Amino acid sequence: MAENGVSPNVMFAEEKTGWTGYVEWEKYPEKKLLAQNILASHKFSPIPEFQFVPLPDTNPVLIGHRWKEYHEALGLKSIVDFSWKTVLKEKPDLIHLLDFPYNGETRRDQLLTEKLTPNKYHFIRNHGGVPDIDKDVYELEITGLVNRPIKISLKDLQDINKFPQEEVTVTIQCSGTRRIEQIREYPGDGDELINAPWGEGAIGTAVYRGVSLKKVLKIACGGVKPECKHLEFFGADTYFKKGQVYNYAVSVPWRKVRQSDEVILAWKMNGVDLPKIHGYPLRVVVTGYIGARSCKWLTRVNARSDESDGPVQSKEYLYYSQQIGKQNARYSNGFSIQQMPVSSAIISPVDKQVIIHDGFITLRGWSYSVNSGHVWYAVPQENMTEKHYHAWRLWTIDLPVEPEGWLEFCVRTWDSSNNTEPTFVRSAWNWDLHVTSSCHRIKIYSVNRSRPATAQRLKEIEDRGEEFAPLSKPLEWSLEGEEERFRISQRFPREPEN
Ligand SMILES: Nc1nc2c(c(=O)[nH]1)N[C@H]1C(S)=C(S)[C@@H](COP(=O)(O)O)O[C@H]1N2
Ligand SMILES: [Mo]
Repeated sequence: MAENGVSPNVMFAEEKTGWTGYVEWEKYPEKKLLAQNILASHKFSPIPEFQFVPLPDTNPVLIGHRWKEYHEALGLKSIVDFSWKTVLKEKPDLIHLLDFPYNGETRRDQLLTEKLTPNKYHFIRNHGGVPDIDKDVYELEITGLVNRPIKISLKDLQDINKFPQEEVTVTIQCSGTRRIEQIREYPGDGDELINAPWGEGAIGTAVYRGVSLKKVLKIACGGVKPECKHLEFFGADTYFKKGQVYNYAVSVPWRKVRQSDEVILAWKMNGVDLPKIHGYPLRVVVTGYIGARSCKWLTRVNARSDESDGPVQSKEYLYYSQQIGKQNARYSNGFSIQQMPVSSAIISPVDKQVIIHDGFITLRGWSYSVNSGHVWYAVPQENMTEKHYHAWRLWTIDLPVEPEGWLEFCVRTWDSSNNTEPTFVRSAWNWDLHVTSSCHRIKIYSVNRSRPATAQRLKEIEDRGEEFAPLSKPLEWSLEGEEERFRISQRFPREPEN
C-alpha cells in the first residue's frame, strides 16, 4: 500500500482495456513523479559483479532481481509473471541470459540452420516486461510535427487499398552482440551491461511484412512539417533508469525514414503474426541500425525537431572512444550509435574445440554489413547465402589446415565500400561495451589425420578403446617403447659433445 492508502496497482492502472501490461507514463508527468517517490522509498538488491568473475554456468545465467523489485514496488508484478510465461511459450530453447527483463540469445547450432532464423530461435532483447495487446483494439497514435496527427487501427494500416505493403529481409543485431569479448579483455560499464553479457548469438534474420513509415506519414498524416528532423517511437513497456520510470522510447532521423523501405511498421515475421515477445501486434523495423531503434509494442510515433530525450536514446547506446572511461564519461561526449558497423562471427567450430581432420577444417559463421554486398574476401561466392540489402550472409569455408596443435582462426569481413573490421578487440573496446565489431577469433586444437604418424597414434588410442579428447585427460599408457626411445636418444643425444 502506498502512503495515501491506494494500492499501487490501482494507482498505476493500465492505460486502456485490451492493452494488458501497458502503463502510459510519458503523458502524465505527475504520475512519473509519484512513481519516482515510491521507488526512492524502497531499497533494491545490489548490482551483481560478474566482470571480474566468471559468469554462472546456469540457465537462466543471470536473475533480474532488481528489475522485478522495481515492478513489484509499483504494483506491476503481473507484468513480470506474464513475461516469463511468454518466454517459456515462445522462446523455450534460447540461452536465457537474464530472466527479467528477458534477454535470450540463440544457441550456436540454431543460428546457422538457414538464412532466415526461425522465430522460435530469434534472439530477444527486452528492457522491461512483455505487454499483452489485443490486436482488435490496437491503434497507433501519430503526434507532433506532422500536418495531421492521427490515431489509426491495425486494420486500417493493413488495408492494401490505403497503404502499399512491403516485405523485407532484415537482420536485427543488438549493439551489444559479442560484448563478452570486450568484458573478458577489459571491463567497462555498459549502461545495460548487467543485463546482457552477449556472445555471438544476439543476431537474427527474418522477413518482415508491414508498411513503410514514410508512406504512412505521407498518406495518413499529410506529410511531416519542415521542422521535423526525427521520428520518435514509444513502446508499451515500462522502463526504469536511475530511480525514474519511462516508457521505452527511441528515435531515428527523418533522413533515414525518407529512404522509403528502410523503416517499416511490421506486423508479420517470417509469414506469421509477430510473436508477443517480438512486439505484437506492431513493431518498428529499422534496417541497418542497431536493434534498439526497432521499437516493439509500438504505441506512438512522434515527429520532433530533435532526437528523443528518453534515456535509451540520449543516455544509452553511446559510443565512448578509447580514451573516455569511467572518470570522464558524460552523456554528451559519447556519440549515439545508429548504423551498425561491419561485423561477423565464426559460429562453428567453437572456441577451444579439439578437431580431428584430414587436412581441411570447415568454418561457418555470419557476416554483416549495411552495404551488404558485392565482394566478400576469400569465402567462395557459392558458399554464402543470398545477398540482401539489409541482411547478413551466412558462410562456410573448407580451410586447408596442415599444422597441428593450438591454432587461432579469425574472420574478417570487407564490404563493398571497403569498410572492414578492426583486427583486435582492443581496437573496438569502448566504455559502454557496444558494437564489438573486431575480427572474431577462436582457438582450436588441430589433429591432422592425414599425417601418417598422427593417424597411427589415433589408431592406437582407438584400439585401446580410449578417446583422444578432452585434451586434459592423460593417456594411461606409455607413449613409446623403451627400445625405441633408447635407439633414438643414442642417435640424437640431448647434450652436445662439446
Ligand atoms: N519497446 C521496446 N522495443 C525494443 C526493446 C525494448 O526493450 N522495448 N529493445 C530493443 C533492443 S535493444 C533490441 S536489440 C531489439 C531486439 O529485437 P528482438 O527482441 O525482437 O530480437 O528490440 C528493440 N526494441
Ligand atoms: Mo539492443
